[in-house]
Amino acid sequence: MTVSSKLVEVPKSGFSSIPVIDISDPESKHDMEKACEDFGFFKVINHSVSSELVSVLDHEAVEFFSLPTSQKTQVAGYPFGYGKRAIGRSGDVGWVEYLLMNANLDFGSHPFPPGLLQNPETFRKMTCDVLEMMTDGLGIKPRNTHSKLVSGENTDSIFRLNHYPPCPLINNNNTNGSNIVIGFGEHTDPQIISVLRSNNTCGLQINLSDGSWISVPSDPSSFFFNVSDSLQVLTNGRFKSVKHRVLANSRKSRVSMIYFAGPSLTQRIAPLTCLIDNEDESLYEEFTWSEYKNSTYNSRLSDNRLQPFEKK
Ligand code: GA4
Repeated sequence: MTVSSKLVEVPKSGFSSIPVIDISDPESKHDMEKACEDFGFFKVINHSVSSELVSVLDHEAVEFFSLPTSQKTQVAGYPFGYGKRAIGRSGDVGWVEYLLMNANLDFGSHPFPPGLLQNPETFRKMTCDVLEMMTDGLGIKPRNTHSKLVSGENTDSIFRLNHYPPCPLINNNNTNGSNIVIGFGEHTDPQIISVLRSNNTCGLQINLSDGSWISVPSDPSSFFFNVSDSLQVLTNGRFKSVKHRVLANSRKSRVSMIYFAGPSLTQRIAPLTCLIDNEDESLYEEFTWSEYKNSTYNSRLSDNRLQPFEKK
């Protein structure tokens, strides 16, 4: 866990608020496409996930984290299982405890909370709807060019629950935004796209191209999407894999759930030929998801994981 005294920077230009996409309106595809280019991040409203389901998932997450540590550590393991403070295996730490699950296993036979894990389908469906709208916004045909990468049986998707307990190390008397405690350090997600839902506690921040950090106001009834590294490559850098982080809160618990939509291990990732005129314009060397995943899991959170795959 890092206690930093660095001031939270103020955006210099061009940012007014987090882009909001009404998924029930097909015309939102243009705003979605622009949000992916400008920020790699947007909020989705008017989705079809019921508030009942969301509150069941929420309740199960809270119940799980309320269990005694001895019970939670019974499902500890890497990469899947319970973890506290340590993130990944390269020395990163944060003010967080979490549960990481493979979203494609048969969870009936796993010691994880039942409802959460029998529901990756809901997240998969919403992710595919969003990716199809995005592909349409890019003018690419067929519409399932991106969604087919994350919709099959063998895709490598992850479901994550994070709990950021209130942090007593934060000095409440300090009103100028310095003295922050990192809940989850800055990073980009390696997969194709990620979907996040949190309770009503803020903490998530995204990094803009001018280097400033923007706090994302919490909205428990919406889902937040972020472009991840593999989608940046597929779009030859047109869409930005957004750097993000979570700050701990001095008084309130933050609970979030995230679905990381990944392709199958053998999927080749390279800029789509319809987005480049010739091979020379490709910014990245081709890789398979399995190659990228292996190099990712040996890296530090804040590393630029795409750099080794950039064309010289
Ligand atoms: C970031 C996105 C997902 O949370 C995750 C993370 C994974 C982990 O927590 O084990 C990683 C991180 C994430 C990227 C770099 C490596 C691996 C921690 C870390 C230091 C589950 C994922 O797929 O990559």
